Formats: sequence, structure tokens, C-alpha cells
Amino acid sequence: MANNQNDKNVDAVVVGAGFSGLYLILKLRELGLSFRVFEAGSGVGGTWYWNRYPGARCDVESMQYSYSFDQDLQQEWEWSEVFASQPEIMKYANHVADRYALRGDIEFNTTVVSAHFNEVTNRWAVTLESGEIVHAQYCIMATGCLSSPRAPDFKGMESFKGAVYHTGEWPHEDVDLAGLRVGVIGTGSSAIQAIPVIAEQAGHVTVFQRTPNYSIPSRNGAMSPEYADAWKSEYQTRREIQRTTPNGNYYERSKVGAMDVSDAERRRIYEENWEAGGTQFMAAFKDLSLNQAANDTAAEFVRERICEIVDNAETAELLAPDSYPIGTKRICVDTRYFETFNRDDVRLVDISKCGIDQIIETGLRTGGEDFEFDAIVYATGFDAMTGTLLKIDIQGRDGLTLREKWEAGPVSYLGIMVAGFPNMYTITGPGSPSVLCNMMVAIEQHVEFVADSLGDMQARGADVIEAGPEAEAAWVEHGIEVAYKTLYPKAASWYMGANIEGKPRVFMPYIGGMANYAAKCREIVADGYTGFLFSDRAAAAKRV
Ligand code: NA7
Repeated sequence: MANNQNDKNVDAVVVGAGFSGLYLILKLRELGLSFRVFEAGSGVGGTWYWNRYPGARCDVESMQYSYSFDQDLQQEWEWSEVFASQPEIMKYANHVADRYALRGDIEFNTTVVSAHFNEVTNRWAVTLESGEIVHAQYCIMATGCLSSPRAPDFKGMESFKGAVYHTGEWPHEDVDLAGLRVGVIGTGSSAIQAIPVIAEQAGHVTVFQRTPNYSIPSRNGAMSPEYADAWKSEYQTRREIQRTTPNGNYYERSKVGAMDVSDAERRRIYEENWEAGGTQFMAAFKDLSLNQAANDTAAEFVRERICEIVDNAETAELLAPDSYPIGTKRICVDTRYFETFNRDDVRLVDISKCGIDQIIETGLRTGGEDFEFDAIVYATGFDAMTGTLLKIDIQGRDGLTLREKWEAGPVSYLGIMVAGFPNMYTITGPGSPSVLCNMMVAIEQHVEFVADSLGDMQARGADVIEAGPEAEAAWVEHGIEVAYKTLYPKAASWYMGANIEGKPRVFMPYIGGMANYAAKCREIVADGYTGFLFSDRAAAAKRV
């Protein structure tokens, strides 16, 4: 069906043109549905479109952080590094958009402000910032998990006369930090990637750290033809294996517990994994996320490495985390992060006790000291997983808003539908593996699930699909149960909503593993969409 951007009535509206939105376009085309796609940015790529800070890079290997749905695509694309940089991921996203002529189906610079479900027509009224209203049977939120950057509200923020940047909203033009005095606030993944690169350019860098993070060297390097060939010759098999793992990554997870081996053997295994680099460090033993004693051994090993790398003992001590189990805040992957603190022009300031007092005209004040800067970089993270969805005024049945429904934290069935919000899908929503998984694997699985369900709707002649309240409650309970079997809830992480004041503390992603989750979804589909309710127009009309 031809897609018409003037059409006020379509089968589906898609919000977002990141990797989820792009794949959805292909699926909606296959189904012959009419649709409109709205994207706030001026280009494709979602998270990667916005996060252009220096050093931005994926922590999943590039051969795996890519679409698997088209054999030709995965064979023809060539990655230049083992872990792709943001610019290269953007090239890839743009290549995909061009290759399948997706761009013409996307309305850029277009922000969705509200989506209200009409129980008489069974259609969503989706309102754009321009005031235009589009009516659609389905509203598919492909809004991403880390798409609402969060700037703190320090006293005096407006008074600073220098340049201000947020890692998650980095300018599109070149930012020249050469010779400047730069203050970086935050030491999460974004900061850990940015600081070494900023330090190379700037005159002086001061890093303000509230909580140190565990980080593993990435061991990134140029993609060798042999490595790429090994992947390409077995792509299908390896992609299948990726889908059978808990986190969508192609690496072996140990079957051995950390306390089941001798001290010497445990150390040897950690050393091997540290040398290999990357997030697979957490797969060195099967129980690092489950058993505190096991976790302590990994944390101690990493703390020792930090103290070895960093020359100044006091700085090393500050950089070595000890207030939460390793891996329970997303483990970082770096290139010479800890080494950067050996430079004379980089200083670490511990603000764990005093925080930032205030931003002043010339820089910032904390701990009784004034720091002068030409530029301040906020690397303060995101209102993760729910932030973007809750920015949109979403109203389901009986005028219930998503904000009301999620007042005590997000609830959903499979992270894909919310009871009371019929025909609205959330791609990689809270309650699905999402950020605990290689996002490409999670996205493909969700988009395919949505497309299959839309096909099923056509076949049934149904007008409405929605999550049943009982199924949703059971899924939420199951999600809490599996989360609390792990050490994750022990950390004040963005997974827990703990980085945002007033946000409910609920473990948001589903931690039962991607493979288990996908198997559960397949079972649900095979049983005729257990837990979902369907109705045709007549039945729905009777209900109101
Ligand atoms: P993160 O991981 O949420 O890190 C944000 C950092 O900013 C973290 O060190 C915070 O300290 C710090 N922060 C936040 N607010 C403040 C205030 N008010 N004062 C001082 N320091 C503050 O975000 P990232 O962008 O680095 O990474 C997000 C994800 O993107 C990452 O996990 C990957 O999946 C990709 P805190 O730890 O809260 O004490």
C-alpha cells in the first residue's frame, strides 16, 4: 500500500526512526499496511543520532551489533573496528535507510506530543507538535530506552558563561575543545568513553565523580579481514547462537561457579577475561550476578587492576568502586580510561560527600573550591526506559494515562503491551530484556513479534489486541521474582530508576534472559496469544 504523508487515517503510526523504527517500516510494508513514521531528529539512528560525544562507541562488537534479517546486508557491510564508533554506526543506519529506501517514509523533525485511544472508533489519535492529528489503528512506540537525556538542576546552571554540553545531546557541528579547561560531571559509560578523548584535546580536564564505575578494557582494534571472514562465513549459525544466550551476545558463558575453583584458577580465569576485554568479563563465572561472594572476587580483581593502572594511590582508591556489586550498574567498557588519570592535565574530584554546590559564572563550586572552566560537559545520563514514553501524553481506556498507570513504576505484559492501552506496542519496553541484551537482538525479536501479531490480527479479522490485566500482573510478578534472585537490585542504578529523583524504584528490564524470554513469546504465540485479548469492532463497541 502506498504510504502517504498527508494521510490523516492510517493503519499504524510509528514513533521513532532508530533501529526499531527502521525495521518496523520494512515489516509494515510486507504486511501491506499504511503507516506514518515520526522522528524528532533530523536523521535516522535514534540513540546513535543523539549521542555524538567524543569517544561514543558501542560496547557490543560490531559484527553482532547489526541487523541479521537480511543475509545480503550482513554480508555486504564492512565494519572497520571490532567495536564500532558512533560515526560508523550512523553510517550503517544511513546505509540501511538508503538500501531499503526508508527515508521517504519517515517524517523527520517531528515530535509526537500525545496519543489518545478512542474507545468508540478503536483508533489512536496521535497529535504532533505542529497540532496535526493522525488517526491510526496501531500506535507503535519505537522510542528507545536511552532517549531522554537528563541534565541535573544544579543551582546557578544558567549563570555559566562558557559552553555547556550534554553527552546525550552533543552538537552536530564539530566541537573544538582544544586547549580549553573542561569540567566533566559524571563517570558513567558515556563519561568513561568521553574523558580519554576529551583529555587528548583539552588543555585541562577536571572530572567530578559521585560514584566510581567498574570498567573493563575493550581491547578494541581494527577489524581484521580474518575476523570479519570468520563471522561472515558462519553468520547465520552465529546469529542463531546469539539468540540462545541470555544477553544476545556471541560468547561462551562459563558453566562454573566462581567459588568452585581454587584461588589460583579463579585469578587465572579473571586475567584471561580481563585480557580478552569487554563485557564478557561478567561471563567469566556463571554466578557473578547471583552470588555475593562470587561477585566480590570479580570486584576485587577489577579494583586491583585499577590500582595497578593508576599511579596516584589516592586517585586509584577513589576510582575503585566498592559500594555496589560489580555488573549491577551496567558494566563499562573503556579505552584507556583509568590511564587517563595519570596525565598531569587531568584531575579527579570526589564529590561523593558534598555533591556539586552550584554552577557559577566561571565554572562550578564544590567542597569550598571554585573551579574555572571554558566548557562543562554533563555526562549525567538518561531518564531511562520510561522517560520518553512518559513525556508523551498517552491515554488509554477510560482516560487512564500511562503516567497514572505507571505511577508506582512501569508495568506491562512482556514489555510489549500495557493493559488498558489497546493496540499500543512498546518496542523493547520496560518488562522486556531490552538494555540487558544486545539491543539489535532485542529489537529484531520485538519487531518480528509485533509484525506477527499484526498479521494474526488481519487473519482473525480482529480490531483490537490488548494485554490482559491478569497476564500483565503475572508477568510483572515474575519479573520482580527473577530480578530479586540476582544482585542487581542492590545498586542504585538507572535500571532501578534510582538516578532520577522521585522515580519509583523498580527493576525495569526483564532479567530472565533473552533466550528464555523469546521462548516464552514463541509459546504464547503458538498457544494463540495467551494473555492477550482480542476483539472485533462490534464487540468493542458493545463494551463502551
Ligand atoms: P549513567 O550511567 O547514568 O551515568 C551518569 C553519571 O552521572 C553517573 O556517574 C552519575 O553518578 C553522574 N551524575 C548524575 N547526576 C549527578 C549529579 N546530580 N551530580 C553528580 N553526578 C551526577 O549515564 P551514561 O550516559 O554514562 O550511560 C548510560 C548508558 O548509556 C550506559 O549504561 C550504557 O548502556 C550506554 P551516580 O552514579 O548516580 O552517583
